[in-house]
Amino acid sequence: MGHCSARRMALAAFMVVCAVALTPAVASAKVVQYWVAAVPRPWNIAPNGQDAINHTPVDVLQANIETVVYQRFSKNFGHRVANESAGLVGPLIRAEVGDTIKVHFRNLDLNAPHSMHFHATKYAPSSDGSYLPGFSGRGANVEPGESFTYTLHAVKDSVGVWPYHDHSPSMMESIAGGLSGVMSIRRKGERLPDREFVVMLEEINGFMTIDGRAYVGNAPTFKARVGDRVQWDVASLGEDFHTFHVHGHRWRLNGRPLDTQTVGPAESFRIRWLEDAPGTWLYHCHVESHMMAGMIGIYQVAKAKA
Ligand SMILES: [Cu+2]
Repeated sequence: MGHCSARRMALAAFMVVCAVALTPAVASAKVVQYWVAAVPRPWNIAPNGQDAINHTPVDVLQANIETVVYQRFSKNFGHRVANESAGLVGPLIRAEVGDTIKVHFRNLDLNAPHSMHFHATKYAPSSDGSYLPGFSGRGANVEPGESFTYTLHAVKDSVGVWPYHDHSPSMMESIAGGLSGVMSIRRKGERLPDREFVVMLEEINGFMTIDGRAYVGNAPTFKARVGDRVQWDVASLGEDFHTFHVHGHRWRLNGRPLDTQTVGPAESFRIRWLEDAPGTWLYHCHVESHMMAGMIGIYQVAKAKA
């Protein structure tokens, strides 16, 4: 072996050591990116036209609104990608502790400024997205056609489920029209659930909605199978407190079993269980007047595969 090739091999070995030593730092600095636009669209809160509890028709004029949604896009706003929920709720933003989250936002609503404001993550004031005259930056007031990138860090106490929403000058009407979504942050290395259901509870145009839909048959029908690790991402925006309830199931909060849990404006939680109860179940807000105004849906659990 010549002098040069021995030196080359030593250099190669040194670089392997460097690469190994660098690996954990690189892994913990993962960047997850999302492209999201505010897009105007018509929305039908009760497409089947039925109040399934009272067996009465729904007011069609009241149920059909013009609103603005957070729509997921492919990389660099290439094309529209379906949001995880078919309802009126923005893309599910997922990350784990240690990740940097970059949300590239574009306002495609020609009628109003919009923004994105994220709960529970760590970020510089420039990524806060909340409008305050004389103080806030460009990200709090993204004008029609403009774009802004929010940089967020998932830290240890970001674990859980959190809302995000418009906090621009048009915040009140935008949130009332469903311009919001959910972030789901896992512990470092924590496994993804088999099913993750986003439940955004909010009054929209006089209806009590789940993901922008009211009444059984319109509100999402969530589906799982016995043996699935199921996660519910429950959040609320607006003026009301809700009591989220799932039939035939229990979960734990600080060691205490629950089957109903309260969620107020901008509050949120995740519920997890290993599914063991086949059948067709109801889930709903247990504030009776809210349930009667539409805040109720179906949860279908299939039997385990033979
Ligand atoms: Cu309620």
